[in-house]
Amino acid sequence: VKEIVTPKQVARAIGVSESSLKRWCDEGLLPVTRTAGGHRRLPIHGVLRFLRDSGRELVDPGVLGLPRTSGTGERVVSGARGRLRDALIQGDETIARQVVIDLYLAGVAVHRICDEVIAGAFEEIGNAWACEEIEVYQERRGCEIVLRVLFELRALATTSNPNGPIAIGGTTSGDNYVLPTTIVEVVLREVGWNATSLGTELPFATLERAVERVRPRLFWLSVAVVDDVEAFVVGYEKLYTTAASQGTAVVIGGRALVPELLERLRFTAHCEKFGRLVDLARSLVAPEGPVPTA
Ligand code: B12
Repeated sequence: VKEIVTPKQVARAIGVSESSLKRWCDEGLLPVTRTAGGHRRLPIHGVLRFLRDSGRELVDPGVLGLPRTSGTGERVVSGARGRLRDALIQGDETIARQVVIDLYLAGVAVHRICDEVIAGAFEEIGNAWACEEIEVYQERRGCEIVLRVLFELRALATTSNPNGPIAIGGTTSGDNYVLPTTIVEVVLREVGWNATSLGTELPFATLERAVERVRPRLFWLSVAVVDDVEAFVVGYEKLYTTAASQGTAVVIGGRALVPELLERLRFTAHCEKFGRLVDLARSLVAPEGPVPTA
């Protein structure tokens, strides 16, 4: 996907005249920058936001480096999950990309795409694997594809917001599930946070160092696997104490957080869905809100 595009490319992609497009830029409907020579240039995330808000469809998305059916293909969440599941099982990255980016262009919030379509598709993939209907390599390849699509979504749907509240997080030792922590980063960035996933399999001690040094407003721990419950409870408690002492909110989520484990942990919030995290993230910055920039 191109990051910066010209008015001519956008006009062709939307199917309007270049002069109309330039007028929309000048009216402030589309964010625009200027080259040293004074020519208009458009950041792709601004173009996509305009498409989402105005309900316009892309007639020639290929000009912008977007999948060919974007804007005209799958436009509803129901149905998308099955299409994504099948594409991932077949290793078809093009279709997987189309499904996700089409939903985004249709105005579906990123957290909904992640909860309902991506997590939903993997739920079904996990069941197919458990029933020996698919091979491990198909599941693993599906993860690789979704990771690439998530990075693309991050570039399309979010802008870096250095003034946004800071969030960091990841998974701890033994937990190599990379999708949830990557999704948390994208979802928080979509709502204006300066969020960074630190990655997977990080010992509690190093997560604690990160919390002390970065002093984030929010720290997230994604918990898909807990190998040693006692060691987890001890390591987590130390991390939580450090975070709480400096005013960092600690949000936890993930399939391994069963009720017996949860009752032994302290946390600011436990979220079962990315959508809940978004609600929480919004409430954390209200009422004063993020500092507006000029
Ligand atoms: C991909 C995958 C793997 C991959 C992960 C690769 C990678 N690099 O990420 C690999 C190959 C490592 C793997 C290994 C194993 N897996 Co596996 N795996 C999966 C699979 C298919 C998808 C997981 C995933 O990423 N889902 C996408 C995320 C986004 O969704 P989610 O995890 O459901 O998260 C939801 C919530 O928990 C929440 N959430 C999660 N984290 C967070 C964090 C925050 C902050 C918030 C707010 C929310 C949140 O958001 C999501 C809701 O929308 C699941 C099936 C499934 N149902 O999910 C099986 C599954 C989890 N695996 C399973 C098993 C059995 C295993 C193995 C034991 C297999 C084996 N015999 O080796 C190993 C164990 C690995 C280990 N480390 O211990 C079982 C677990 C069964 C059980 N009862 O616990 C499952 C359920 C498959 C099945 N149906 O049987 N697996």
